[in-house]
Amino acid sequence: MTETLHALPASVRGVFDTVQSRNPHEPEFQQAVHEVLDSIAPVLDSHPQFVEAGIVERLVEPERQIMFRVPWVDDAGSLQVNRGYRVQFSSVLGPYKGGLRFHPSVNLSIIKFLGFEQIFKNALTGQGIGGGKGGSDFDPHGKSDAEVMRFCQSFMNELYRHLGEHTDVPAGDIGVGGREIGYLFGQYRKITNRHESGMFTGKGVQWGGAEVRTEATGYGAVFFAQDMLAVHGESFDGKRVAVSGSGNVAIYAIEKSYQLGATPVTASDSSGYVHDENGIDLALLRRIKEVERGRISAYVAERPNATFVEGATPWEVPVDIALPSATQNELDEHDAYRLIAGGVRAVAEGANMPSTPGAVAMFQEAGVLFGPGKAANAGGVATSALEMSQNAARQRWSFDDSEARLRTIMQNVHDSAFAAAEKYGRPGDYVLGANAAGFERVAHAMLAQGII
Ligand code: NDP
Ligand code: 2IT
Repeated sequence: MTETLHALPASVRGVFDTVQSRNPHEPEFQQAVHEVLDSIAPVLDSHPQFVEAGIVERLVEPERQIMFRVPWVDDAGSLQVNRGYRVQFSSVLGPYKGGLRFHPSVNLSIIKFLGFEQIFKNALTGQGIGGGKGGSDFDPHGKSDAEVMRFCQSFMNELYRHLGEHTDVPAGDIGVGGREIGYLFGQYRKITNRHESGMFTGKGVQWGGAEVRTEATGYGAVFFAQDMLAVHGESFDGKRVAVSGSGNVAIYAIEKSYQLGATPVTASDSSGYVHDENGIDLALLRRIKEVERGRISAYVAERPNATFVEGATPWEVPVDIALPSATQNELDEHDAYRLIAGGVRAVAEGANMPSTPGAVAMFQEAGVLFGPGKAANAGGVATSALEMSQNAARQRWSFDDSEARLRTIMQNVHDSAFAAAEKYGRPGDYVLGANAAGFERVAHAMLAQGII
């Protein structure tokens, strides 16, 4: 991201200066904090008690940051060393909650931006979950199952002491899916001699996992877009959708788009994107990505009318709805320009912070309905909280019941963000609305619990 961040309102500039000087080499963290501070300036103006109690000064500093060595031996017998992270940002609303990301780009800045955003996202779900995030610079691509298992076991050999159903409850994120969660959970059980279902979410449905958790983030992002469109009497029916990514979030965003009568025409990975004007063949995409763990270029070998565009993102394809579902800063001002020129009506972020600040501003100025990740992808963590409830009560809810609960939660997330935007004089600004609504809940809880 090469854009410069605009000047903040005077009331929050001092905090941001401190964040910049204290975290000088953390551009993603600074970007995430900048956006929240910009949004909550009017909340602080109307709540002097938040300012007096130093709520913001405390929130930008994680409660605890853990970094650790992860040694493991690859299939060739060579020693490998990765770095592990868990940033426990805020436990004021509940145990730290947020995913683990395994990707070579992972560093402290990325884990902190994700953990910081998680505080407000989790607050917005209305459930009792705090904010945290973790991961490693380990790259699961091209590794054997045995290598992934040995890595996960070594990672958990340190992380286990920081977790627990009332302390910190991880889940998946980029590079951490069902396979990794199985190995991580297994090692935790071995070390602690506890089958503690509530210490991890996204587990297999046969051993404590919740129905719909796998689908929840992608489905939820579509529900959020559906709710934004509904305010204007519009729907998914007959619309063309661009999706980026081809992982967990993207696959279920595509599935739900179809169920609502739309046609998703793109999917991508870090090598490029495929454009299939007849609609993405979801079964084929799932086979390539979930079974073969292959590259997206393999798609066009079996769908000759589709095209693979190497080294590009899907945003050059004119569509009605865009669902960025890959990674941070994957959609910049140039991409926003092309989407707007192509007539895009709604953008809902399945990924965390996929749009750059300049792209967000362009969408909002052009009157495009824009749902920020903090709200639009909250269905994943909200369903994780449902998994925690089921584990605590030793219950299992059906798929249909769970999806109905997710649907209601996403409507509530939408309505909270919508109402907060109106309350603070920026109707339709879901960025301000999501940040303000999430922040208000966290700030009131911090005020009640004292200076800690
Ligand atoms: P997956 O690992 O299942 O899929 C990630 C997808 O994004 C892959 O197609 C991957 O391609 C692509 N991608 C990853 N990094 C990059 C990159 N640097 N450049 C281009 N493409 C990239 O992860 P998820 O689907 O779970 O996560 C996707 C996004 O959604 C992330 O931002 C995550 O934080 C967010 N999210 C996930 C939730 C969940 O429940 N899983 C909940 C809320 C948000 P490749 O294989 O080539 O790397
Ligand atoms: O970014 C996210 O919200 C997630 N990766 C899911 C977190 C969770 O604990 O379910």
